Amino acid sequence: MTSIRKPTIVHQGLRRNGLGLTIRDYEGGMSTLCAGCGHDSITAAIVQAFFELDIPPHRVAKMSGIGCSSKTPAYFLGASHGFNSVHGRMPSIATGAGAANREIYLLGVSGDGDSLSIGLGQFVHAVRRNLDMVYIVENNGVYGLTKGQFSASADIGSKAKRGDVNRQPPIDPVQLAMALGGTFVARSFSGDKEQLVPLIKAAVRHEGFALIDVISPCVTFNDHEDSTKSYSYTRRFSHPVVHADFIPPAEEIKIAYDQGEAMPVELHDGSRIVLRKVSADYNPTSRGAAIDYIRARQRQGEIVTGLLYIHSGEPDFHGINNTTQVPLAELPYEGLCPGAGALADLQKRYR
Ligand SMILES: Cc1ncc(C[n+]2csc(CCOP(=O)(O)OP(=O)(O)O)c2C)c(N)n1
Ligand code: SF4
Ligand SMILES: [Mg+2]
Repeated sequence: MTSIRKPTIVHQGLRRNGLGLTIRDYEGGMSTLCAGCGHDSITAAIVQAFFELDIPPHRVAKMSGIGCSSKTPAYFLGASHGFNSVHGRMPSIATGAGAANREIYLLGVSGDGDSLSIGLGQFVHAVRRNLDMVYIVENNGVYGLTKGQFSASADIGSKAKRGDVNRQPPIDPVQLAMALGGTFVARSFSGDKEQLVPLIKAAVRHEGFALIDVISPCVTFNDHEDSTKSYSYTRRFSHPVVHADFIPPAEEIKIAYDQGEAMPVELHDGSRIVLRKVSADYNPTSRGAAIDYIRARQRQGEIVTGLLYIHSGEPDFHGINNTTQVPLAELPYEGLCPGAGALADLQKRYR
């Protein structure tokens, strides 16, 4: 993977977070993506969210597959762990990493091709298992890296740069995750950092699988007039229904809200998300109502954004599978290792 080192000039006046780190400590290598690519804006939002959450970079594992989107972990959190997996197989690798160490923050970055085409089987099982991770789909409707073929998220009637028209219905990761029992489902736009940063922060603090589908235009292959994943289309038809404010533990809720208009949702670590409903008739805590609303708006060509559904308190992957509290690498070997004989006995059961 190509990565260019950035000059590390830290301005004296640069704000420091609770760990004494500056935003520079959360950056990565220089991006090699096309200038204007939506994925770079998502990178900037990730950098800001992790900086503001005071998360030590070495406690994060960045997981990705293959694609322009999957290259982006090279451009943020340069001091974190990372694994660039085979195309569409990131969820398996993330599952293994999560099972081995529940103290690590798992951050998956994928593309619409990586997650919804070749990797669909992996994606759905990660949702179904409520794997404790943040999963960002950088959704541009095309395979950017391989030069602009339609992906499974391309809308019917969407035109490729060379004029081909897509005739197949799209797979919407948001509706899919809702149908599979997803516990945190959000959609945003790479051009809306104000919405995206609090969503990433809330997703990091959510216990379980947190999906953020981010419309992220590909300026080289899918940002033209007949694309429904272009900057201009998304700006025109995105319809925010819920505004999320993230409030860390022990911080006072200063946002004024009237009962029914906004609701604070407490997360397991004591942090809260205050959801302000922009559309009065939207209910982000009712799975059925949220799906109906998203579909109704979709029929009118609108893209509903915000934290679309949340349910905290469901057991996550660790709760369901009773994984070890202590990271595997830190378990004492002496006394706990059952030895080669136990392994041989186990293998016998499968012969
Ligand atoms: C097994 C396998 N099949 C096909 C490819 C070719 N390939 C590389 S990236 C990609 C699609 C990437 O699209 P997406 O995930 O949407 O990422 P984007 O580049 O649009 O960000 C494909 C088909 C591959 N690398 N490996
Ligand atoms: S080809 Fe598209 S997705 Fe890839 S870097 Fe360029 S603009 Fe971004
Ligand atoms: Mg893509």
